[in-house]
Amino acid sequence: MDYLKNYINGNYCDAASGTWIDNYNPSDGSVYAQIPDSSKKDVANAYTAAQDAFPEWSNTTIETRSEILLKIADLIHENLAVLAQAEAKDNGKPLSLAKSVDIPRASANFRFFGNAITQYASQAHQSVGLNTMNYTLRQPIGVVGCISPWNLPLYLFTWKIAPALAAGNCVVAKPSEVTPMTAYMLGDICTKAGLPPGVLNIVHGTGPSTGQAIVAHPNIKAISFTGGTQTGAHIARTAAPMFKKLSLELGGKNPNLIFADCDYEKMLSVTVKSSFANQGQICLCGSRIYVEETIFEKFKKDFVAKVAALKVGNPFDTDTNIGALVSKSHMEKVQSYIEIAKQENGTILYGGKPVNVAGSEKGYYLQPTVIEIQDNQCRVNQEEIFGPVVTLMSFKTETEALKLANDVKYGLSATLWTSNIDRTMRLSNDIQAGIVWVNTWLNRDLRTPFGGVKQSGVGREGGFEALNFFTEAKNVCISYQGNI
Ligand code: TXE
Repeated sequence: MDYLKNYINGNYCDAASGTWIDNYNPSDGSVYAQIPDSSKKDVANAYTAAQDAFPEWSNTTIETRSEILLKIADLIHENLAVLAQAEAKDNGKPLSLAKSVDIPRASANFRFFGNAITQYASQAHQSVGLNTMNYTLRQPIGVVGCISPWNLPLYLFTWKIAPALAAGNCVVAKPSEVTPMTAYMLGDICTKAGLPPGVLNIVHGTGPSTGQAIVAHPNIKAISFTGGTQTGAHIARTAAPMFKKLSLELGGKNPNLIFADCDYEKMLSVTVKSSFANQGQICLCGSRIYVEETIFEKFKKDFVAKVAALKVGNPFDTDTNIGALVSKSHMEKVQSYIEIAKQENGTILYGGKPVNVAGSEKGYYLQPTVIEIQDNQCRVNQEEIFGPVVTLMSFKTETEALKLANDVKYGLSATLWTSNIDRTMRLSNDIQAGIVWVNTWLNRDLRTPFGGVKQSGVGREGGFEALNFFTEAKNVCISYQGNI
């Protein structure tokens, strides 16, 4: 049994409470590790370490900061195999996915922000006639909090930590208690890379205890959070009286609009991925599929055939396409939606049942599930299921497609499949989402803004948007006489 520890002031330590939380391997349902059940006291210790480290870290040269972040990136890359194994075991995702996406991206996050900070310039504005010169400093905020979810554990944890550190902040970070393993391993990597003690502190524990303590801490001045919409609302309520800066990336229920004029074969194979990658547990998955009526029957047949060919299996089998769902409670939540679909007169075109994987009988495996619906307002089409479940519906016109796409409380991303450039311009303008993909999906350039509208969240991360979030802008205005 592994006993994980908090990483505070460069040291691994137990939680003050001395109590532990079970950590499950979702591929077989076993408890294989214990994580510290941290409380307010541990968060306070982490804060003190971060606060003490701040004066020196915030005054480190950009070159030194960049070098350390690039070294962390290198070490993540060097440890790819062992980190990917840990991620697959902790989360249930196929090892192939952890190797090809999650861990490379965690390394890329440090590499990107290690480089980006060297290009992040102050601005200057000369007010001719008023004889003033303004310059705007982007100063680190101080100690910031980063709280991440279980679906892309190291990928999203580092997506927040890397820009926070690059901008000169010190960090108190909490990974999901459901998938703590690679965050735990990151501490050691940071020490080896020469990150000074206290600059990054990793505190493990539950949301209501550890997470809440980070958000409620009066001197942790900004919170970057990714997770559920209800949790995001709770965090906003806690943080509001303290006027904390918030970046909230909250769920999605993303439309995938398919027009008859698209590149059909490309659309079909990408749509299978956008529906079921990572067991459908990506906030960007296209979980609502709308297809133009003229190709709807053909699409249904072809899509179901491709979905039926996906192999649900142990994350460590090389031919597995769909691994285990992250936890028992999440599996039950997803299954409850399949029952709701039946009550709502949805037609299950494929899937809907648990899968018994030989040798892993107690794992949380579910068939990829395709549900044809009649009513856009039905719950399976409106609520975030966050599992291998998609809905299908047909539309007649572009206007109708747009209405169906926007008729939901979320607005994270949308995907369009069409070869018509005018339609592309119209729809990408009018769709209510932070990200629109046209004839592709999950293509991410780290320079571009990332975030949602409506109940998908507040704020943008990615590129200089993230560095803007993790800094305060201070304008200095100097009056001068005559010409300069
Ligand atoms: O998320 P939570 P859960 C959605 C998805 C999923 C649902 C619930 O629909 O089914 O949310 O998942 C910490 N103060 N997404 O319960 O609870 C928590 O410990 C501070 C979408 O796992 O939001 C974890 O570290 N922190 C999504 C993180 O918040 C708190 C990714 C996320 O947990 C807290 C995951 C509190 N009061 C789930 N309560 C996406 N957008 O990608 C919990 N936490």
